[in-house]
Amino acid sequence: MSVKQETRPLTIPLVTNPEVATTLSKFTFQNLDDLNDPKKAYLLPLATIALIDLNAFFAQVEQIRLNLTDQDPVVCAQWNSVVAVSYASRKFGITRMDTIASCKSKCPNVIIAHAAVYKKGESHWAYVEGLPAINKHKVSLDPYRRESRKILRVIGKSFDLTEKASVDECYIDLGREIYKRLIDLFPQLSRGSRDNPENSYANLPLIPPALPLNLKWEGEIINTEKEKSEDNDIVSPPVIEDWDDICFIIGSQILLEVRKDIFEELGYTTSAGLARTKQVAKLAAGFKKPDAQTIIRNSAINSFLTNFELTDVTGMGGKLGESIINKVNVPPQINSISFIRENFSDASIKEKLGGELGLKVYNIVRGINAIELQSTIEVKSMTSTKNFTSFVISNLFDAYDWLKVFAGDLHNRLIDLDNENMELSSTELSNKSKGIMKRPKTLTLGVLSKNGTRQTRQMQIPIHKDLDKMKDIFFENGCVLLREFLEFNTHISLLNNRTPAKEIFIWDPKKVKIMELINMSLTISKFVLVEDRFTLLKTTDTSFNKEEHIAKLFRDYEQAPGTIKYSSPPPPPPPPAQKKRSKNGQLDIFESLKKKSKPGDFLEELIKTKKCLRCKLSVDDPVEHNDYHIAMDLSNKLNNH
Ligand code: DCP
Ligand code: CA
Repeated sequence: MSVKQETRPLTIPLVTNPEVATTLSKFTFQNLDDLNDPKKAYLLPLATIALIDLNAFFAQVEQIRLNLTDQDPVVCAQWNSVVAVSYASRKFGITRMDTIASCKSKCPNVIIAHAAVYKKGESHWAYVEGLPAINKHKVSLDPYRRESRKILRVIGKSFDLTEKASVDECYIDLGREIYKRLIDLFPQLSRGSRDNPENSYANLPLIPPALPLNLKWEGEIINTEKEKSEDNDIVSPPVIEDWDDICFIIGSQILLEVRKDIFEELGYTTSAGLARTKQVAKLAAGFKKPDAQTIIRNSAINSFLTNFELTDVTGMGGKLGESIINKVNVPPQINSISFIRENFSDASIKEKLGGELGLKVYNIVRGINAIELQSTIEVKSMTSTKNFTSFVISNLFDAYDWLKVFAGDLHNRLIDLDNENMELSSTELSNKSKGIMKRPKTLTLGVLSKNGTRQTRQMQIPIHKDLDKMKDIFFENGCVLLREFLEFNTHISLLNNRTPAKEIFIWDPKKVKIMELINMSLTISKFVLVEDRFTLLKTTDTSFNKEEHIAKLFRDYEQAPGTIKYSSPPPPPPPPAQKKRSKNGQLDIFESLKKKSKPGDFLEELIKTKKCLRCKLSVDDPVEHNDYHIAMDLSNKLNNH
């Protein structure tokens, strides 16, 4: 069902089955109550789960950005490859396997839209004229994430439970919305209508033979085998037997409404699936594309699943699915899903595959494997990475430039994460997490050298609410990790006229030769929750200890007498002779710190007022808070010398 309304499709008649009129509904009032509970609804036979998938997503983002129409043959490129092909370009036979050259040979008028890029040495992305150079740029996925966020916002307006499944896919539990409309349309289902309000397990009344006129099937309604085979191949309309079918009619209307909202507000077309489970909804969303929706009633699940093999089901791809198919001996040319359903009982499939997997497969082949929607996905780590041809990075300055790009990329992704958390926290379900932000406390540099060895170096980093500060921390500490790596894991001294590493690092970084690298990456991990006021709330990893972190900063400083432990990122530092040194030759950081922050006055004020003027917040322990500032200043100072 198109969201564009260019042509009105034929209305699918609402056909109820008179044969069931003498029997009871399969569903109970308790089932109905559970539909109204987001924690239980997905488990029900009345469950209605949708998956919305953006059509040719990156290509649509570029089409809209460039003010083109969906009739223009746009493709989204990354370097020489095509990563998304608009449906207009697909008509020319262009696929994701094409190169830019082969796209042009298939369709001379093809519009190649290259993804936005970060330029070496810059921490913001931009679209460039023509094609960017792989050695000077790194692709940014930020524009797609940004559009994805807008789309999710439109979807999130109408529902209490959604799960972002990928950059362009979102599951929705339609339960509560369907419940509301069911009760409006059918007052006989309301709580007050129960003979005995205590009797939750009473069956629902039958569906009425004549349905309200405002109910209407929307989309492609998959037929049951019976509906397909009746009357010499003339497919009969979908039969409505019980309340689950009514839920799917209402669900099909809601799904079209939200897809229309996305189109009208943002211009994107989507494909969607609606079924009892996430796995079947996902298969349904891909069944008819673009700009369509496919509805799988419970009675049509088996018929629909014959279009797929077990390995097409989410979670059953790859080796696991293959090994199951081998273990249960699916004959060649036979549909694996139907074969397992028809030849294995609950007990026999469990015996073959083991209890847990056996039960899962038993349910999957019947399309009833209920999987809960997850409104929040725990972020474990984020990596920004770049492959180089070996000649691209030849000196320290080049490497710093890429670290700047990585810091910018990670910074943008943290902005996204904050936005997601803020938006989630405004939904009814997750009010508890209001105002929560996540910050990483570990930074890891990964380096792949020309000889094929991959090495990593890691450090703990301070946490700030302010993401601009986090960006600086990523960059500056990324530079620290790189220098440590070069000093301790490479022959940097030999490469630079046998000069000791510590001296090399105070040269102009452009003059510092480094080993050839073919990949560099910066990863942030060990995310902790921070309150909106820089208070650590809870950490998933209890190893972080603020006092120890502070103590380590002092130790690091003191253990490097007479040397500059951390040299500066570019621009090059002034010659050491110009800096004030203490008696033992150390840079007199304590001296300059004292002058700048007057710790004594600051502490006195803190003790007196219990308010920190620098953080603009109340503090419980002024001494500890003062230590924290000294450590932070020291850390900044060490990194900036
Ligand atoms: N993507 C990518 N590289 C891949 C696969 C996907 O960069 N190997 C990006 C580009 C896609 C987006 O992810 O636009 C979503 O991927 P999909 O598999 O959903 O494909 P499309 O949305 O492009 O097409 P469809 O309409 O078939 O869903
Ligand atoms: Ca898609």
